[in-house]
Amino acid sequence: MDERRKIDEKSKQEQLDTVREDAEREFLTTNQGVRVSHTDDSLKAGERGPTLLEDFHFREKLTHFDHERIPERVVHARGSGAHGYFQVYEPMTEYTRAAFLQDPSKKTPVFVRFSTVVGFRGSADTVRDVRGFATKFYTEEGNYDLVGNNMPVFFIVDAIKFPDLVHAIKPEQHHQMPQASAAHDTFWDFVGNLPEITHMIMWVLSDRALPRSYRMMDGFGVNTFRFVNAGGKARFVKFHWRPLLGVHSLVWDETQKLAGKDPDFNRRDLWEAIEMGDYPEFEFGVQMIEEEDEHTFEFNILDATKIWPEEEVPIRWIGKMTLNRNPDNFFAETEQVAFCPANVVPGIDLSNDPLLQGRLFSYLDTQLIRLGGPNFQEIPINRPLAPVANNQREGYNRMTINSGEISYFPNALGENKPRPAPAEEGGFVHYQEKVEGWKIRARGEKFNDHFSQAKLFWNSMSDAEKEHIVKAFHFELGKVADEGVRRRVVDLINNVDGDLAIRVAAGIGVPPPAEKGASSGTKKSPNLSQENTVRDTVKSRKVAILAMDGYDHNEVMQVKQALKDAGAHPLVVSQFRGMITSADGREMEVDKSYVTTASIMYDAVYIPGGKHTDTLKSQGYVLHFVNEAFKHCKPIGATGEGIEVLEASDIRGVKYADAGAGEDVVDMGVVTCGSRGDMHSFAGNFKTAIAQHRHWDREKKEQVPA
Ligand code: HDE
Repeated sequence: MDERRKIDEKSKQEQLDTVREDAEREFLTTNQGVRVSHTDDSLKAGERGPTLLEDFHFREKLTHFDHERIPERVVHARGSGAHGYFQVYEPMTEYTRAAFLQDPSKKTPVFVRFSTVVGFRGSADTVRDVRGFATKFYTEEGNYDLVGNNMPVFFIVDAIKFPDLVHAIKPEQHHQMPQASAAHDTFWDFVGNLPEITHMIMWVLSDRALPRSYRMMDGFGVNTFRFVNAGGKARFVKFHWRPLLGVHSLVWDETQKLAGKDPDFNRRDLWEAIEMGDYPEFEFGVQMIEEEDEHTFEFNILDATKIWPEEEVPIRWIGKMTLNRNPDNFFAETEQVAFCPANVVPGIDLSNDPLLQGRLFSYLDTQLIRLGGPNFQEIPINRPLAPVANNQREGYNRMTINSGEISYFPNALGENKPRPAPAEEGGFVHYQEKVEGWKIRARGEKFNDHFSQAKLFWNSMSDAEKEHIVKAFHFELGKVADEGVRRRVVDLINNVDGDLAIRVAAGIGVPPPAEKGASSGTKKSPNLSQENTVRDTVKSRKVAILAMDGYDHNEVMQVKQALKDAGAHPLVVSQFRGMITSADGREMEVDKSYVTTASIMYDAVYIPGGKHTDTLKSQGYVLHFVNEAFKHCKPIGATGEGIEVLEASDIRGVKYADAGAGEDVVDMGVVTCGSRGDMHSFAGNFKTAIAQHRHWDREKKEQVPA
């Protein structure tokens, strides 16, 4: 008899329901369930006397509090989680026997945790960093964890260097600075001495490290895995996630300001999107290489510092994940969830990728201390939906009450149960691979090609993206005190592209390389550039409407409606909360007051016409809002007298994409409509500008302050 139950979208929630606690209980109790009659004063010997040891309620409350913290993750300490489900598009039977990849009608529950890597648990979300993208699939064959990042490569090829990497990038040993940043001497010292890191450095200094939203970034399994079908045939695979909203980033200046004004920016975005029904969706993709083709590529396919370029190994999009529920309790779920790349199910297997091999050990090891012993799989968020039966017993916080006297195998007293399952009955059989060799500390020759793919990446960037990378080098290395460290990094990237090295050197106070390196060549992989991502939707984008008393109600309503119809979220920003009154006496509620918000929290800004423009023009806050949105290359819309506010700001002189006069367009991202213009086409143009995300040409207009 198969003891496994059928799993659907709700199965994990039903399991969690059994431990969810009703928030609306009437009476306060101790942990023993005894009702408490008074919780404001401790039990004392007289009004002015000392507290008594017998006050069990006081002692219990304080003791629990004293033990509320657990160690944070050594990396990826700061994260945000969400529940959802996964569905495959078509049976993948030919490639894998994994049950959750067979039936398109099956919805497998998932829990995802997005994270930053370097910062402590309370650090800001918008720092320059890699983002973690870890997914736990609760499949009927057991938990499958895909523990990925939002960049497809990694810093090092062998796990043995991981402690060095993390020590170099985390705050420095002596003074514990800087927080959540690679911009310091020890990290760049490490970089300058480790050529294999070059490709990853290009990614980390690109816009990929500044995601606009966890809902707008890619995910990659990074390491090489295997698909194995029921016949035992295996193929090498790499896994991908791509967001349906496209891959979009913030700009550097904005990220730094956000780190102060809203350090929870990405966490809040994910939470609010799910609460509002803007469920994040990611397609699941797989690249496959036949076992016999392992050695036919220029790169070693087990090298995690290399991608498999899509041009050589196409991605097949095989399913979709939807995140549709926020956790009920951050600690219980997001903090206690434990992922591990070794959690695989039949049909998905491992490879000899030396980075992966080390990871297989490290995650369980770190979780033993972080979650206090070997029973953390019993924590509700970690519990599989597949039944667990083995002879493991005891340890801290054992929850399961295993009945009977047997805890060993083989046994006759218990009829040899639980017994190992052969492959036909769902047993995991490791893929049989012939391995032989000398016991040596070494790596294959192709691992030593450190620059070809760094060149490919650089060369695939648009001009704006290249400029962002150069500026990122200026910031990161600009913060490095030691000149030798700065020089070594310039020498390193001279191997990627001579011009890149010269541009970087010019900003960090070191001479250009003695001999200019070769150009990165002409080879491109277009999908590496975010220029080629989805740009046809305004779904879930936030638009600030700047308005005061005297605004034009009709204009606001038309634009608001058009944005809402397209799935965007218009929000009214004014000097104070409460209601404002339009020129014709109608009222509108203000969503955010000036002191609580800023342009950096929106994707676009709209200034309607009306008598309020005289006030808006006189408000420094408003002019700064417009300047800053412009500086960050965001779409700006203005109608009627609202255009006067643009004229009053520092963007005056820019020609706008006016709904009436299509000819004179200079900046497609600034869209206007004069008082006799067509509001309908304005709304359309404005939406198109928002869907573009950013208008990078503007970066050339250096003189706009903000
Ligand atoms: Fe991790 N990594 N990692 N990592 N990693 C951890 O495990 C490690 C690597 C990734 O939201 C730790 O439970 C080693 C690559 C994510 O809970 C730890 C190496 C990729 C998360 C660990 C790597 C990742 C972690 C810390 C080099 C992308 C957060 C806490 C061989 C494919 C998961 C924990 C979550 C967390 C070790 C490299 C992704 C210490 C040794 C490559 C998303 O075990």
